[in-house]
Amino acid sequence: MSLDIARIRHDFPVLQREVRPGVPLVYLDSTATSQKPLAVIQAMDNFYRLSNANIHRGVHTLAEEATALYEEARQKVARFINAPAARQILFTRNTTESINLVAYAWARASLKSGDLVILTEMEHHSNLVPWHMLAAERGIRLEFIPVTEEGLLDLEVYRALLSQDPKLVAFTHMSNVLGTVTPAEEIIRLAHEAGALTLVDGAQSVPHLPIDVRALDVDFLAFSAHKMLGPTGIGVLYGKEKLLESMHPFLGGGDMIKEVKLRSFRPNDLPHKFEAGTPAIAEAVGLGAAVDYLTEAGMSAVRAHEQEIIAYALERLEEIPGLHVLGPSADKKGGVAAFTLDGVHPHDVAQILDMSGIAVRAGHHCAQPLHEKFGIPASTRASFYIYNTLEEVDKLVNGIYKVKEIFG
Ligand code: C6P
Repeated sequence: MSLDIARIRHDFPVLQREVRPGVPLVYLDSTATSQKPLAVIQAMDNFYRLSNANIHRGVHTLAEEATALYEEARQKVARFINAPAARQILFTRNTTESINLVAYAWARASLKSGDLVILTEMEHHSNLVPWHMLAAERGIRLEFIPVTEEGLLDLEVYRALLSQDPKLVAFTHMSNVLGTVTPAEEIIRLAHEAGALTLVDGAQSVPHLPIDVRALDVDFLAFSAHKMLGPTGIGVLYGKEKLLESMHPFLGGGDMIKEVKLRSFRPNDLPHKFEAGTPAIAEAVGLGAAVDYLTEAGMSAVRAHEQEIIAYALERLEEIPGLHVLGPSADKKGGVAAFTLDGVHPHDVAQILDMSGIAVRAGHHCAQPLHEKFGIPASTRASFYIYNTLEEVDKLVNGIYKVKEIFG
């Protein structure tokens, strides 16, 4: 079933706006954050209009409604990624916090000096810095699966690293720069054979690919609502139940306890053990609505649409003289086209495109080591989602020709 893009675009109020009079928005920055459909905006609006209350605390009607809506969102997320149980879905602030939760609550208790954590060269800073911090604090060892010229992971080197008794393999499922979809199932299977746990950074994969945590057999999966049509301020950590049960809490405070004495406490059951303080309640409701929206569209159809767009985008971009796209061919990636243009700084490209209403991102996209690997300080990145069209790719290409004209 293919997507009805005209109908989908109609659902996103921001896509109806003009950036300047007569200049419609061409939003090609969904890898940074996606736009939100009316269904998400209205679900949050309704929550604040009708059901706003704190959760898990009151017995009054609004508190019960708010709690039910919050927990229903958890159920929806669990179904979306085929988690065995909703209590394995922990609400955090974002992918970054989810990864830090693993670094603090699991790794600090489980890893000692000299223990090996395997990462990759294509990681976002969110899946590098928490491990740098642990390396400095605990003396854990970090090794990296190299990225090939083509923008793929070098699995030969990975296999060799696995002989060094790693404790954790933490890697992105889709690069936010190269767009590369990594062979997560194989990486996880090999890690498990070597006795290591796995953490998948799903910030870019969960919004764009069908995800089944049971098929992947992943131990931890981190992702953010704001990249999958939901609001900012809420993210998810999925974990295997035994692991989550065995871990100490991350943050201490209200809601994450069963009982508190002056000098001690007993932690709450899952998932509340990891949700200290008043959570992002309206945001959870918004995430639930986003999951409904994506489920209705069908994640296979979302993936197919993006494959069509990226194949066309690469074909058109690669015909521009002096333009170099980073990463592999369309069949090996998601809807991300980061590129450099000879003689023009990526920020200038982005700024001139903005004059035509085209929103792209320029910089290192929080993946500095990856850019260093390719010998460039920065790139311009166009990224695509459920609401983008082939005509928008044409507008991007025309915009880049305009950039070339200006820079001679
Ligand atoms: N990448 C981008 O423009 P947060 O900020 O916690 O929601 O997500 C962090 C993150 C982690 N991993 C990957 C692969 C990501 O792409 C991101 C966010 C955005 O590429 C913002 S830097």
